[in-house]
Amino acid sequence: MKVSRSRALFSRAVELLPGGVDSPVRAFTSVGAAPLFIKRAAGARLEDADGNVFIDYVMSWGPLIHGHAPPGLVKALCAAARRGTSYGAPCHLEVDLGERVRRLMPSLERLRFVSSGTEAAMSAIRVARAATRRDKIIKFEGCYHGHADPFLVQAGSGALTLGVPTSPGVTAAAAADTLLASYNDLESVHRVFAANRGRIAALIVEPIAGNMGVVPPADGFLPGLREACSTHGAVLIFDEVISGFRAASGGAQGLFKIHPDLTCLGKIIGGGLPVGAYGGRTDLMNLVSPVGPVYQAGTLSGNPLAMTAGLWGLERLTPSMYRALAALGTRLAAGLASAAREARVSLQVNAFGSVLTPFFTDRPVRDYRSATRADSTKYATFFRGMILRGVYPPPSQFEGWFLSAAHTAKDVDKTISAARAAMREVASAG
Ligand code: HOZ
Repeated sequence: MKVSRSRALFSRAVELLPGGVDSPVRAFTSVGAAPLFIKRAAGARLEDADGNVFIDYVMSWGPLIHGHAPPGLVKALCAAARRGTSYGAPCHLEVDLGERVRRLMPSLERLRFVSSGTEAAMSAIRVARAATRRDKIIKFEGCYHGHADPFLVQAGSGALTLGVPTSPGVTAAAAADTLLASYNDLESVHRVFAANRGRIAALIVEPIAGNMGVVPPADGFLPGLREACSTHGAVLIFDEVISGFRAASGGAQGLFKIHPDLTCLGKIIGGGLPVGAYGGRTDLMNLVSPVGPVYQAGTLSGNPLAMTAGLWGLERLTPSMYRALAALGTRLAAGLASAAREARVSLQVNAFGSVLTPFFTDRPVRDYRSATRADSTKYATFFRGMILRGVYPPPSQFEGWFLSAAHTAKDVDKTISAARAAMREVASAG
C-alpha cells in the first residue's frame, strides 16, 4: 500500500499540531501505525492522499448516517452558502431544526444549539448545578461527555485509548466534584447517592455507552437511574451525542421509554457539520440566558450551514432505513464473530443497531472494567490487517464502528472477508 503522501503530510503536521492531529485518536497511536490523511470521501468510501480507497466504519465518528457527501446534502449546502455562511443573528433554520428535534425527542421542550457535544454537556451540567444549587455530579467510568474539566475523570474515548482517563490539568476541586459509578451497576449509583445526600446536582450517562466501545444498558439500568435521580432531586442528563437518532429516530430515550430531564446532542444533528445542542424541561432551560441567569453563548451557535445539514439529515430518517441499518449491523457483527471463531481468536461483539464494537476478549463486556480487559494489542494487529485490505475501522479498541445508509451488503461481505484474513494474522501474532 502506498503511503508516501500521507507520511509527508504527517511529517509536516507533527511540526505544527500536537501529535500531528487535531483530535488524539486520529493519530493512530494505539494501533501502531501512522495516520492516513484523507483527500475525499463519498458514500461509504474514504480516499486517502495516496489514492488508497477504504470502506469507512468511522463515518466521522457517527454523524454520517446517510453516508459521506450525499449529493442532495451537498446541493442544499451550496445553496445555503450562497445565502451566507454565518450571521451571528437568528435565522429560521434554527427554529426548523429545533422543532424537528423536539418532534423526534419530545423531552426536549426547550433547547439551545451550540457547536459541539462538549459544549452541550458542560452547559447542561451548569444548568443542573444552577437549578439544584448543588455542586457534585455523577458520571460513569468509561463514559465520555467531551473534554470539559468535570468529565475528564475516568473518561472513555481518546482519554481511555491513550491511557489518560483522568487528565492532568483538571483541578483537584473539579475532580472532587465528579463522583464515579460503574456502568450497568445500579448498586454503585445508590452507594454514591447515599454517601452524598443533598449534594448531587446531576447524573450524566450515555444511555447506550459508545466511548468504551459499545456497551448497551442492562435491563432495568436506565429506569433505575431515572428513579434514583427523582428520589434524590438530581437532574438526569442523557448524553445522546452518539445514540441520538442512531439507536432509533427518538434516540435511546425513545427506544427505552425513559424521560431524562436534560439531553445532550451532537454530531448527527449537524449532519457532519459542527453542531451540538442541549435541552429538556422548560423550567430548567428557562434558567439559560437571556431568560435566566445561567450564561452560555456562541458566535457559531445555530450556524446556517450546520442547521441546513442537520435538517437535511433528520428529514430523511425513516423506519425502513433503521431496519436496513440494523440488518447490516447484524450481518457485520455475525461475520466478525465467525471470522474470529474460524481463527480461534476470542472475540465479543457488542452491537446496537448500526453501531458495534468487536472486543478482543473471551468475557462479556458490560462495563469499564470488562471493556478494559480487551486486548488492545490484538485489536491493533487486526486494525492494520483491515487497513491493508481496504477497510478503515476506528483506530482504537474503545470506539464504535458505524454503518450508514450508503453501506451495502456487498461492502459488509467484503469487510468480513478482510476480517477473516486479519483474524488469522491476530492468531499467528499470538
Ligand atoms: N472522541 C471522538 C470519538 N468518540 C473522536 C473524535 C475525532 O477524532 O474526530
